[in-house]
Amino acid sequence: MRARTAACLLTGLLAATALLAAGQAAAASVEVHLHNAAFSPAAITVQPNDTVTWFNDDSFDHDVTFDAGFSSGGAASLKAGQNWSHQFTTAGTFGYKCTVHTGMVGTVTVGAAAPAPPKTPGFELPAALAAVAAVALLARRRSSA
Ligand SMILES: [Cu+2]
Repeated sequence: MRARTAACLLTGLLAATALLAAGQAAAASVEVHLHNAAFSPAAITVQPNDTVTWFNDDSFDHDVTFDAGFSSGGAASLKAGQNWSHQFTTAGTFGYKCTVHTGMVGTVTVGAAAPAPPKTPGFELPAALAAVAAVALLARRRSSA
């Protein structure tokens, strides 16, 4: 009985691990390094649900503060040698900076570039009708003159 319970637990655990691994394979991890008071690379593009991790490779403190409101925890919160991760679930372009060092800025673009706006068919049809009407009107005038 005990061995059977253990076997069931093990099977469940293996299944859960496989599911977890499948989920992790879909979302990627991207690294940004903080070095010489700069983000490298400063501009990255990820897909929704990807996780970005910032590594402070400098010997002094920084922070990662997004315009959208989330951050590594305030000014100089990313201590030397530490890292901070954030998972991006919504598409868009997110600008961020280190509030300690002026000019230390970066962007995370989530998802593909915005598609071109759809062509609005509202203009072509009235223009075509107006052209046909003008031609018809001209033809009528010519035949009556
Ligand atoms: Cu900094």
